[in-house]
Amino acid sequence: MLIKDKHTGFIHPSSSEITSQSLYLQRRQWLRLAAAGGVAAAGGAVWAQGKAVEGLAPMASVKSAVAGAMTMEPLTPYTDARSYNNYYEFGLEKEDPARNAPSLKTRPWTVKVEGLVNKPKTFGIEELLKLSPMEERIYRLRCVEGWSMVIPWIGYSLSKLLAQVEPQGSARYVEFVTLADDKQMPGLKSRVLDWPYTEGLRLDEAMHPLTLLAFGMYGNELPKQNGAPLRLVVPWKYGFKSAKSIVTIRLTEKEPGTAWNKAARNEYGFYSNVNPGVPHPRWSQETERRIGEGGLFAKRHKTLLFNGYEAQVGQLYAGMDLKKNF
Ligand SMILES: Nc1nc2c(c(=O)[nH]1)N[C@H]1C(S)=C(S)[C@@H](COP(=O)(O)O)O[C@H]1N2
Ligand SMILES: [Mo]
Repeated sequence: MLIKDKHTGFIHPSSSEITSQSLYLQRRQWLRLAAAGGVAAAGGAVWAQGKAVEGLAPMASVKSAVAGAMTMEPLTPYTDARSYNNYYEFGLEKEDPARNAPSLKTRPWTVKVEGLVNKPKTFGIEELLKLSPMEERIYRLRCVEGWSMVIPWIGYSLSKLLAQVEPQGSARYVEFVTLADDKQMPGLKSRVLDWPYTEGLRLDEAMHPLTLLAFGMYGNELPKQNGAPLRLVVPWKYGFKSAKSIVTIRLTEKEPGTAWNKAARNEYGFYSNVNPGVPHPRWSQETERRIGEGGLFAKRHKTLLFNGYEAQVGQLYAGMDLKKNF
């Protein structure tokens, strides 16, 4: 089966549709436990197993109390979430990142937070891991290509980190710069994007409690192909806003450029809020394929405005023309 990569127009074979129901069953078990009050007894930890998977260390977390943070939909099987990826630094095909990213060096790792802040600082990854209690959040992630997943992430609100550096009154945007190392990343040879991959948010979007700085998923630290050692997850925006393997966070007065906007200005706007009413110039955004649900023959899901997070984030865009600001 050949599938056209919608971001780039490249043709490539589909990834295998191998699915594992074990994590889905774990989740159902957790829901039963929760109903019986057993989760509270276990200290609120969602993943009690604490088992390393594929050499990835277990990561303790508590169930998030942030409104809207726990989608009650079946989880995407872990085997799909770790093997069907977009991480163009490691190749354009969905299975390339799982094959090429595991050699990425994630220690030592630092994140420089700079720009319009009172206390600019370079944080080591160990410090970031301890900055705030780790929460588990179950988010839908909708790719602009028309597929989606439901993933149990581990991390904390980006606002906790931004508070440490004290944004100045003139700061209006936040730019995210990710690693670009041609010695480690074979995908940089491709000119499809202007490396490094960068993304941006308005400051109020970055400060929203749902905007997650993620360090883990499915109870363990992040697989490299999913953005280790830390990435953003902005659940109401198309997946490409959720930058992987971040090295710099910069607060600015002007709207920063973004990698996808530079590559195709009319296709990938700065806001990129999930909006079924605004088609991509080359395809509709009204429905989505949920990865892990029986491949191409499964019934497609209706895409929801703001990916289903309208109650939480809709007011950020009051009075804005979301067709113009796509
Ligand atoms: N640095 C970097 N971050 C990235 C990308 C990328 O190519 N490079 N791809 C984006 C896209 S298009 C999507 S859909 C998500 C995919 O995240 P996942 O592979 O964990 O599902 O990562 C986003 N973050
Ligand atoms: Mo995407």
